[in-house]
Amino acid sequence: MNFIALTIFPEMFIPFWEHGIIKRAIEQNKICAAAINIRDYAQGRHRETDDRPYGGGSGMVMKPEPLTAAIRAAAEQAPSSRTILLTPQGRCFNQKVARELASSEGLILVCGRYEGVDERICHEFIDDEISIGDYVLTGGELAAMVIIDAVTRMIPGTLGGEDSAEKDSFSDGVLKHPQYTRPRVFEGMEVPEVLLSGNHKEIEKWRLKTSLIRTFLKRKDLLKARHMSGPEIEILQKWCRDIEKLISDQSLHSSDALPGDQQKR
Ligand code: 9D3
Repeated sequence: MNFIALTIFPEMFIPFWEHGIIKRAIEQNKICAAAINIRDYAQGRHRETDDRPYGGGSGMVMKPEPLTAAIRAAAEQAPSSRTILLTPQGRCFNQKVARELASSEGLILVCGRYEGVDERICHEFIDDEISIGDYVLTGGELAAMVIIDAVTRMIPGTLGGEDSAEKDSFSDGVLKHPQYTRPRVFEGMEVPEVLLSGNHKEIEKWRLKTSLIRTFLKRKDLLKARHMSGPEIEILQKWCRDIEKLISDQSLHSSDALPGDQQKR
């Protein structure tokens, strides 16, 4: 996979290439990564990459000529790449979009700055427009790194160990179960007994249960969008019955139960 970021701040990418899984993926030739300075393709003594907007208004707009020259140079370096403009107006990035992008041979990521890019580059030179979420950044560089990061870890062999992108939260549509490591008691808080039991079947059951409950509590939207299996539905139903039991046991003891509350069992 080939990533080329087009930016007026290529230095922002240096520490990103040099750490962790991205660094290892580059060393293992799983990915090729570069940041090209758009300014290198700008004309004139001052090599301006931005200019005032036609029609007036505050802020600057990225000039089309340096951008198209940089895109052409990148496309020559990495043919059959997909050219993506990072922009607040793009479709929202998520794991599904990451998977989709991971299937392309290369990505040319155009990082906007200022108030945006001249509209005329979109028609011919941009294949896709992506935003990473509904908040305002100062430019597309961090968005490009987010995309490179998420796409790289989907490439087989980049995660190392027994880790797999398939096992992730979101890939499966539920959040990950709680995790613990040593010490067994931390500030008075103990590790759940079942995890120390060595009973792998029980551990798997506990993990699935806590995954589902946690997803229900923190991200109902994920559960609604997901098809649940029979055993999964059973786990949530049992949890529901456990809560109902707890509540009815409580109201049995409580003296301030509302009139009409059932007081049986
Ligand atoms: C005044 C209108 N602004 C749009 C919300 C202008 C504007 C703000 C910020 C234009 C560009 C930017 C810089 N942001 C990006 O280039 C960007 C971005 C973002 O701000 N949020 C989420 N995803 C992305 S991808 C690129």
